[in-house]
Amino acid sequence: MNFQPLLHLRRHATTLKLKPVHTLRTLVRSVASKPQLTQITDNVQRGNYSTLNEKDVAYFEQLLGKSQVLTDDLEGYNTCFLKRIYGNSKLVLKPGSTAEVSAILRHCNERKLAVCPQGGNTGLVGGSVPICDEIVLSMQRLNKVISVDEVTGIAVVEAGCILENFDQRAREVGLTVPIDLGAKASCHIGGNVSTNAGGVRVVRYGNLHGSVLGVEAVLANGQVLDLMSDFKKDNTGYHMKHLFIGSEGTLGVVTKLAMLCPHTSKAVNVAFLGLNSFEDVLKTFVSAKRNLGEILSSCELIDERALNTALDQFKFLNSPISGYPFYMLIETLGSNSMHDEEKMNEFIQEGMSKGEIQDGTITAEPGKVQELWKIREMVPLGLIEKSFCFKYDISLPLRDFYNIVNVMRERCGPLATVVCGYGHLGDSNLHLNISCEKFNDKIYKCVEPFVYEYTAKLKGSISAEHGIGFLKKDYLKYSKNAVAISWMRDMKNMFDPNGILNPYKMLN
Ligand code: FAD
Ligand code: 2HG
Ligand code: ZN
Repeated sequence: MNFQPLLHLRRHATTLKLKPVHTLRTLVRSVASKPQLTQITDNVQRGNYSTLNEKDVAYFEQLLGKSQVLTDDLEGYNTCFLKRIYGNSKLVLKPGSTAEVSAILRHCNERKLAVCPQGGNTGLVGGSVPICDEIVLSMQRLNKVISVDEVTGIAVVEAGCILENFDQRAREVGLTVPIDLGAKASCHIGGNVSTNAGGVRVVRYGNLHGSVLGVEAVLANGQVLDLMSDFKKDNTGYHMKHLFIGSEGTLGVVTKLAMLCPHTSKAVNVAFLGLNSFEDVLKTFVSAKRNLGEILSSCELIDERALNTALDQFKFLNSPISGYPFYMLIETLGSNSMHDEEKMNEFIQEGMSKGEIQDGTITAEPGKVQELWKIREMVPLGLIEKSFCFKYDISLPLRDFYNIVNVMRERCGPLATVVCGYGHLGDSNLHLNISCEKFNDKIYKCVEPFVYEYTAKLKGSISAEHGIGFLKKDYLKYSKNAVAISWMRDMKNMFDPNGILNPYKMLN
């Protein structure tokens, strides 16, 4: 055992340049060959929608101005982040206000034109791209932070604001946005709400159903549903805002929201630990909860293959330790650095003396904290940098959390190049990633529906955070029974009787 504190990291550290996700996407995309449309490869029957005509385009041009109505170079809007779904939209609309979103949807509903709402297009389940020729409703221009109140901690923001920009604005008055994820440089807060995104701090702040105080959404018929609230407590009638948190653009288009933002923590500590077994991981998690208590803010797991793939692909990353089957990234956020460091040291010393933690690094230096987080953030990108990757975001009981990775390694054998597991251990949320050179039917049939059946047998969830989108719509039944799905369908029909909002997604 040779646990080395701060200095250890300092010796290995280099300055990292933070690359926004889209830079990396462009890199990957440039090596890909011309894809086939998903409507054809997946044999999707086009819904009974009208076809866009010149009069529609003229209407939108008059409404938004010509520059906000795109008909050329739509490849980026038609291609999902994983380059697995390729749509055939002929029109992208970029409204700049709620009133414009309302007018667009009213027209589309009257004409029966299908629409795909799109935020930062970082979604991992094919929900944000058209499947056939749906009109893409890009939220990019609705990007203002309207207000941030230091006293109440409430921020009001337009849906198309990029998460990182929103967080920067909140930090100017000493607040922070309670959600953080690797795609923060590209994803929109409205996309986060629409997917009920999780990220790395759910352990501390809970999910968005708690932090989002109010929502403004435009319904399929153009009606503006104002569910904005400036209070944490509001028990007046049905809590309808929750319908728009996680409904993936199928019930309405989120245009604005109010978010409860915690005050920025004065003390941040991050530990990056090496462990010998998954049993030790679980013991360390229990110990973190017991010893770090109220300051624990994140508890992430990375297995050796996931880490090594990221290190191989991105030479600018430096891992402070190597050679362990498991790594944990544990963060504390608090208000007293001495107190927090003491707690962190005690927690690590206890783990080391029991032989549960083998090695590691802790740091409170902001630059080093960011470097350690960067390693975690690059893991999902390492797996798609030069490969195709099947990505799963499942909830599993903690005792069974990692078994599926071993099961899949065995099952896939040489069909897969990497089978690995990482993710939000603190929330029982595993990211099982299976990569191979190219998508092929043999490995696809080997992993699906097996992964979902396995998850359902353990009473887990087939989507802990990414949602259902297009890729998982056939598997919803593994996590929702027939009665629940039938009520979901009824709700969809009530909100969107013509089915114009994000068709081919979530519900079949
Ligand atoms: P998009 O991808 O554009 O859209 C996602 C869905 O929401 C689509 O169905 C779309 O139609 C709908 N939508 C978007 N905006 C609106 C709106 N205003 N109104 C109505 N519907 C809308 N996810 C996690 O949960 N946790 C993570 O830790 C995480 N890490 C990631 C790391 C990387 C590197 C990447 C690439 C993705 C990650 N994701 C993660 C997935 C993704 O970033 C999230 O799902 C994110 O919330 C999507 O936001 P977006 O703005 O890109 O939405
Ligand atoms: C993460 O936690 C994301 O990094 C992405 O949810 C997971 O790509 C994945 O499988
Ligand atoms: Zn995740």
